[in-house]
Amino acid sequence: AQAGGFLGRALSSTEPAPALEIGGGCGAVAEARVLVINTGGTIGMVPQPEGLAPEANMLAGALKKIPILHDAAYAEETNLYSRLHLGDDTLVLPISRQNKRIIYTILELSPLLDSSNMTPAEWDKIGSLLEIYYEKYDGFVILHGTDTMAYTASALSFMCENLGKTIVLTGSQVPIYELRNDGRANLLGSLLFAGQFVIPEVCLYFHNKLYRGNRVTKVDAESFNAFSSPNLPSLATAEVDIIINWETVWRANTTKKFAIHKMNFDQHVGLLRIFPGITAEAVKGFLQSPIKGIVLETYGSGNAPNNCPALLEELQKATERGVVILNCTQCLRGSVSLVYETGKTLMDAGVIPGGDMTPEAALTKLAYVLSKPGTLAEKREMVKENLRGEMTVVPIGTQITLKDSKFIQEIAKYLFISCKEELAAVRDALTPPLACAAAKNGDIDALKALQNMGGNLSSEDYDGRTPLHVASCEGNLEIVKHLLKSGATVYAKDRFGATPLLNAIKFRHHDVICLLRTTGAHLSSQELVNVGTELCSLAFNGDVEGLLAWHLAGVDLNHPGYDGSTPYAMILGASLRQDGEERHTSLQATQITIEEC
Ligand code: ASN
Repeated sequence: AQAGGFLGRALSSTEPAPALEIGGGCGAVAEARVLVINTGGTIGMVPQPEGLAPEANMLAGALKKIPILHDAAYAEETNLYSRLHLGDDTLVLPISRQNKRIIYTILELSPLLDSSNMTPAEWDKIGSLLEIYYEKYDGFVILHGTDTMAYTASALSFMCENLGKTIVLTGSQVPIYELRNDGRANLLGSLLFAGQFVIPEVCLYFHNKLYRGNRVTKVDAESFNAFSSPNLPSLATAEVDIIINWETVWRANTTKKFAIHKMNFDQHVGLLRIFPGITAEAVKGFLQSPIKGIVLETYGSGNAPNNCPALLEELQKATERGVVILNCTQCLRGSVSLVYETGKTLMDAGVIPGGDMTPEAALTKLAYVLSKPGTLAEKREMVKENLRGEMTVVPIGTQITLKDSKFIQEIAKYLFISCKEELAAVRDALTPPLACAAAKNGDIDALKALQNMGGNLSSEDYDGRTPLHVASCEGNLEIVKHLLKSGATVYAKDRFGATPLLNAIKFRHHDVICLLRTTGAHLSSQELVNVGTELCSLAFNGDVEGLLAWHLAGVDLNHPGYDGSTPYAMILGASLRQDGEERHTSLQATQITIEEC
């Protein structure tokens, strides 16, 4: 099947959706579904007469022969392909240390590209795929050439609005078909992150490190360690253990649903690197219409020559014409600041300081912002905002820190804690139960206090339950809202496989269900398959509230149970039996309420 007309072997968007189930029909193993979008790059290249080039329709078959990337025995024993209606392009990893099975499906872009040939049109294509398959998979891996991976990662980070799932770009320096290569480890690590953790960012995984996608730049053409994130530590490392730096993870802090902003990419943007002797004419030429925005790569902390009035005049004239000019440093590390007179002069010419953004992030941010609706003044403001964690914002005002917390201080005293790392460990251990208790009691002040101490309100307790699970059980809409605005994820699964949405359904909190749905929560395909019998039982008992809860969660109330009967048939059957006037009336009420709904 073709999806969007640009794919080779693509899944149909109506294909039965994937499952992530504790048990998953095969014992006590949780299964996660990951979509791998293969765009090309060295990872899947083979030598051709003209040099290395990507080869289509080859990757899935080759990976099936690599035991660390495909467990054929498991697939057979559990009837994986017939059970989940899968095709040849789906593989399954051996069981992970976290006791998970990651089932991944490879979808190829056609044609596959050396990433030097990537354009904003391909970014839009990838965006379309993420949009189509967002609810069907738990996470996404994008295979991409390394040369422009930082640009694509940055662009996607802006295009993915209100992201709630993990997206990981990866690739390799040596083709995966060669004996010694970095492709296998990079693919494996990416799949493990995308399938096992909710890190709601566009990330880039390379050489054992998971980075924020809009913070990286390619720094080495020869080493396996090809990327650097000069101004932000990595989000996670996968060495002996997988260690996630949860405090660094960027969260959308929103109650809005995931959406892709189709750029119809505004390509009238560019990068202009200042160099000694650059002329006003060169700058003037570069800034001609139709250019709408440029990233000016300046020296050091944002400096450019201020002894050349003609050059400054060209910059000023351009900003007055409405060209947005963003100032970024040519240095690998550091930020533009207003330390030098030469930097301040640029500000006077209307140039906007770009903080510590990489040129890749700044360019794609400009393109994104310019393609959004709004006035020029609004766009200039938007460019200054930290939209996806792409720049470091110096906190305004003083924050309450761990050491200011009486409570933590007391605990520290008793535990003989002396260093800040130990204090942080205590805080991290205590945050989940305290935050869950605060969510249970509807204590918003306690939640805020925990946040102020640096506590992560998305952290899980020993059962994998988050404050959002608890608040969803309690039906406390205000707390649910606060948690969502603080970046809590609606996709968290507890040890029993339950999401906050399932909890809210169980306790029939209709308003919470609606809010979670608005934020992008949805039932997995397996949950949707299993729900028929539950619906029939609710219908049989005339449980209006229960049926309504499932309905609001997106369930079709005509869904059949294991014996093929539907809730409506149950209602009808019970009515015909007339077993009690009361039940009859309440069943009719169910039907009426649901129809109204
Ligand atoms: N030229 C290749 C690409 O970017 C480089 C690589 O992937 N290592 O597609």
